[in-house]
Amino acid sequence: MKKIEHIGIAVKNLAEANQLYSTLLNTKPYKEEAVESEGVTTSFFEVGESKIELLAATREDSAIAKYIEKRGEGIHHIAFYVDNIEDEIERLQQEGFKLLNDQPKRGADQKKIAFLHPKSAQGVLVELCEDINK
Ligand code: CMX
Repeated sequence: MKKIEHIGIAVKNLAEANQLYSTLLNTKPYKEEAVESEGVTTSFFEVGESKIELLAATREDSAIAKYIEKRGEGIHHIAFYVDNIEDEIERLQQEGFKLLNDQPKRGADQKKIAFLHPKSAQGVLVELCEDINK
């Protein structure tokens, strides 16, 4: 794993959260992007080498809507950057981690992504990500 690529934060209202985080971090989001397959709309802020990703649900059945309903707004996942996501998925499966997808899928911000189930990572939803174009 190379670095913490981003921390994902589940929010109810993206516009309000953008304002708050713009003030908190003293910088504007560098992009907003909807990921239809995940039922989310996102915004990204740079913080040094890492990022903050704000996520708001666009559908009631999205992971973010369920998360907020059950646990409220807050830190939803931590994403690690990896050089080769296919190799890392295989390595972690062999180590006994439960992968939520065993093939990378397309995420926001030009990334291939995969998730580990929070039950296999001590209650933390872990994302692996790799740039699609590198
Ligand atoms: N962090 C920690 N624990 C979490 C969690 C999270 N983000 N989301 C759910 N859980 C916990 C639940 O609280 C529950 O715990 P208990 O059994 O102790 O109550 C357990 O995991 C199972 O949860 P569930 O409600 O039965 O299952 P869900 O239908 O909510 O699914 C999960 C949970 C993680 C499998 C699902 O959210 C998922 O597949 N996530 C991966 C995809 C995703 O999160 N996409 C959105 C982000 C996309 C992006 O970054 O672009």
